[in-house]
Amino acid sequence: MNAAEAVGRTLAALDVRDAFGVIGSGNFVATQALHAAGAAFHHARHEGGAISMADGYARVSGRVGVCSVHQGPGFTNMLTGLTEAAKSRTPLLVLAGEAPRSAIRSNFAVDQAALAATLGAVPERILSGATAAADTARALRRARVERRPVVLNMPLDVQAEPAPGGGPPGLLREPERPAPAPEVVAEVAEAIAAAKRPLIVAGRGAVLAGAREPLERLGEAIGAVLATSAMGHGLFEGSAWAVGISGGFASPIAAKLMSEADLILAFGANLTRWTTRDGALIARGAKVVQVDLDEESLGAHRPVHIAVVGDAAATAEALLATGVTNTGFRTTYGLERQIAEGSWRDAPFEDAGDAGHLDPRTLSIALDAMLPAERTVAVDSGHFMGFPPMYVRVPDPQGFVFTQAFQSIGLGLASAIGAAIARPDRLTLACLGDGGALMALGELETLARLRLPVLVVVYDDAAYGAEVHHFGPQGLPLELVRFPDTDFAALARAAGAEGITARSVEDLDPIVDWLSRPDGPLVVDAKITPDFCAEWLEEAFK
Ligand SMILES: Cc1ncc(C[n+]2csc(CCOP(=O)(O)OP(=O)(O)O)c2C)c(N)n1
Ligand SMILES: [Mg+2]
Repeated sequence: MNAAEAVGRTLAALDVRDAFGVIGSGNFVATQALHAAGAAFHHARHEGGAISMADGYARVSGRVGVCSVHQGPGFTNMLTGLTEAAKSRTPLLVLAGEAPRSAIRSNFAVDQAALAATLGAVPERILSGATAAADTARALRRARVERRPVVLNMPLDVQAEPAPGGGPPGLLREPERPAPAPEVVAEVAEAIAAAKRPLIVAGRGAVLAGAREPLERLGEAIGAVLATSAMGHGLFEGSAWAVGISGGFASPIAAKLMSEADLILAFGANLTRWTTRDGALIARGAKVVQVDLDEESLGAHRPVHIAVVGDAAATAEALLATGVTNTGFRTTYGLERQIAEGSWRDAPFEDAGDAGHLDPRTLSIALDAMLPAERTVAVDSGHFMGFPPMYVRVPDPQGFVFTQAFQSIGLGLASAIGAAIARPDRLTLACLGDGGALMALGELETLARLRLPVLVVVYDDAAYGAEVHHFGPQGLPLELVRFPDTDFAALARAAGAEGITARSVEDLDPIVDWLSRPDGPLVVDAKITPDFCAEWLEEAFK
């Protein structure tokens, strides 16, 4: 056995079941060994796709996503998706071929460790044949425990070194998550007792901590309204006191209650400008408590009055254990009903569609009504990206894949593919803009080749709508960001998928038939009106 084979075998022994990638000579042997030892390998068409597939897979499964790439250009092709994963703290392991360290004149030579580090990933390396298995186990462990992408560079000369056999290194064990300090808990309990209108905002940290149940109990005990950041979307799905997403995508009732709150309790949520509408949703004089595992996140985006280092679930439990209670928001007459009737889907609007175009809100509401409740919704970036989270329900946060940490367009399709592979029990909906879809077009072939039951909906305004709505109001010319019509249905058919074009709600009917036999992807080219601008975008660009 050589070191490359040891890498693959070690990962399989450590329970890696799926890997994504693009194969070249520099990662062939390690990837083949991983596959031969029992892991499925899903071949992408571009490393930028492969890394986002692994990212989507990790987000919905909670497992470490694995991505395998060739050295040099294979490595550099995936850097945007790697940065998204690093900023999102997705646990990922990248297996990367690497030119031998002595081959400084190799065409493939580039400082991969420095590139990984500068983008926020952790650089690791197989150091010798003798240590390859241990190096691999260490890299996987760091990805899981530190919740970061780790790049395991595999120099070609080291890959060829003989590696001793023997059993796999010991299995990984997750460390205990830290509980908050008792004196800080007491301080938060005091703030809760003094509050009149407490509101809980839960983010991705709360999702990862599995904090729904203790946070709901805490909300009940202290009379709090429950909201999430966009990254925590779906956490309180079905709860009577949940108002959905806070921030730009907030429904009118959610925005109203957040700006009336006199105590904001953020659990694993960063309170970014997006979550607070640039601070506008936090009332002057409101007290802000932020709970996070990561000291770096505390107070990073806005000042907070009490910063708590701790796990979201453990902190909620600790607060409950103090016995603090409050009636808070929950005795407000009629509020429960206002919340029940206050979702975006219930808010009336004037349909902006015409004979040739759908209103993106009408499209999203129709999709929500058609699809089974057990679904995964993956969303690319662009002007259209608010409509799915606002109008299409998800069963839980694992049902929502929102690759917005780097705000790159073009990651949505691949992250949907990874999510579909991780959760075959759920119908996957990929919501893309026409610009993002064209950026990732090669992966349409992957989607069709793998026969995945994914509904791809292109919110097609034949434009970079985000730029149109940003610069149009300033009176600037827009011909650079408008495009001729693209026939995505024909592109889908050419790639081996089914495709339809929709200009009205009736045109969506074939989706119902497809849902009864989803033996491969369906691409819906939804021609949406290019003129309607989402309120959140209007506000963000003011
Ligand atoms: C990789 C990358 N390139 C450029 C941008 C700038 N950008 C943000 S939104 C957008 C337009 C996206 O167009 P489309 O996918 O059609 O969505 P729409 O805005 O029209 O809804 C662009 C180019 C970006 N965010 N990421
Ligand atoms: Mg567009």
